[in-house]
Amino acid sequence: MIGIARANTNIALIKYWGKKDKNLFIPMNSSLSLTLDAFYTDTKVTFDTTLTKDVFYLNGKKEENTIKISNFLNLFRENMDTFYYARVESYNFVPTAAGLASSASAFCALAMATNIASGLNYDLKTLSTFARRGSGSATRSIYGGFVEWEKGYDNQTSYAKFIDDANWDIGMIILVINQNEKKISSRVGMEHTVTTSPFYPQWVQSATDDLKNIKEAIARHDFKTLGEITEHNSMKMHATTLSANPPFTYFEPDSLRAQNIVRQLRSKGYNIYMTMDAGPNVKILCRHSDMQQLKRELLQFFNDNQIILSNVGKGVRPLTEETFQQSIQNFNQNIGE
Ligand code: FM0
Repeated sequence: MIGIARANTNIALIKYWGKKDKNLFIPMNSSLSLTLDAFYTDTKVTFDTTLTKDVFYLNGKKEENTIKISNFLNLFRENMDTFYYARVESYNFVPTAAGLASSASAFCALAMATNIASGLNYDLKTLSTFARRGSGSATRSIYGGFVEWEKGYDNQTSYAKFIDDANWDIGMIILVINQNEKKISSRVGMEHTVTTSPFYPQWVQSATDDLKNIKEAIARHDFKTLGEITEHNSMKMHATTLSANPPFTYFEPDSLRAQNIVRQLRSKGYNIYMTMDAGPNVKILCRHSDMQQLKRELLQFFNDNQIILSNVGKGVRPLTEETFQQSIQNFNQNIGE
């Protein structure tokens, strides 16, 4: 009746951008991501016969609104013999200053913790279809390294596939541009784009080609092609927002400044490529062995707390009660936030 799990976040190199089915979270195109070890969520789920409703504690604080969590738990409860309410305790180890979305690690950790607590014991592939229904990007946090989310066409066929452990000198640097709340969430932004951008059908075609090519680049450990496709794919996604009606963008003046700095460093000889999501921050795909030197270069333009280095992360995994308690202690000593 108790399950505890840790899931890392992931950054898409080929973006998920657009839903075919909003209720089931079936995407318009398949995507591919890199799991990061720097950010994760720890979640404990306890099914408890004494509860009269679901309760949710986020970072130690009780949340009044549990609708999203309850709906998500229902996906598992539909398959259980008896209905139990649950206590959900989650800690997000995503520095608030990073302004990064935590829905990928959050729903993936919740999926595994609920899977254990319910005794349903689904395999990872099936579990990814559950994570998907909390947030699309959560599908991919099931595995570490490079992960594909195969778009599929219904609940069972839209799932995560492990591609490669990314254990060939890969790293990522997150440049924190600002920590403003997203003005337009990815959910709203992608829907608006699908329905109004005349370029949207081109995006789907182009992302499909990019996915095929990036998988070939990964298979031959071709970092340059991996990076070039990553950067081009991200720019194409952002081009769909500029062509939506009314148009919008996630780029802020400081994002453009950061992009120029990346280009400058590249012209100095660094093998680096950038990608952006539904917010102003810029993520740099780089060689792991270059990260420290890159940090020194970036410190000429950014503050220390704006530069977060990340290694490749692992897939979702169970945690012991002891590790969970240690983790809460770390959190309370302000390592978490
Ligand atoms: O991660 O509506 O998963 O592939 O980050 O919850 O399914 O938050 F901004 C680009 C992620 C979108 C690309 O969307 O949406 C990617 C994005 P939900 P998500």
